[in-house]
Amino acid sequence: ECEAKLQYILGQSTENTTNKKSPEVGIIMGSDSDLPVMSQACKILERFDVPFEVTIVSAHRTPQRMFTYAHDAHQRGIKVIIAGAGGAAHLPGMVAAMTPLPVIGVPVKGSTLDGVDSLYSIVQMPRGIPVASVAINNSTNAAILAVRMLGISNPKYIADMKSFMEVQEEEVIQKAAILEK
Ligand code: RP5
Repeated sequence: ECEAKLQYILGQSTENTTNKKSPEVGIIMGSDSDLPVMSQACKILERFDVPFEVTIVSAHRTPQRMFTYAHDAHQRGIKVIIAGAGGAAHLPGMVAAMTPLPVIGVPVKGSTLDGVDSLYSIVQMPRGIPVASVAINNSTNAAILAVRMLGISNPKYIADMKSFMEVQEEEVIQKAAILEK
């Protein structure tokens, strides 16, 4: 569904599959080439039934669009921003500089430097402007963290997160039991 949304945004589809509810999470990425990584975050938010929006915002190619997005996001009801970028990954930090919302950065692995360049670009923020970073390419964790943040004011997300963790735990225990046989 994430890809369908992007197809719509990019004008390659006429079917608007964008969430009807007001989005609570904004997923942005520097390029459509980040989509295979960032679509994992979409899947998690869909699983938890969190309304979200997804789009492309490039710090370098569309600086004005980045400014508008970051500046307006909280006024539109967004509560958490997940920003994925690779290489000189300035998007999460620049967005954090222009929004009071929590920003979770996803370092996207490019074709060189194994994503360490993206990771360093995202985590080395100056004092006063924090960006939370997950592991390289781990947009799954970015979305899980976003759900936990939203859970502070929504007991449903807390309950669903507890169930999610219990399922994970049970899966590991079952695999261990098979190995131990
Ligand atoms: C970054 O540059 C994007 O986030 C992407 O990870 C990287 C490469 O972008 P493309 O050249 O593939 O569009 O801004």
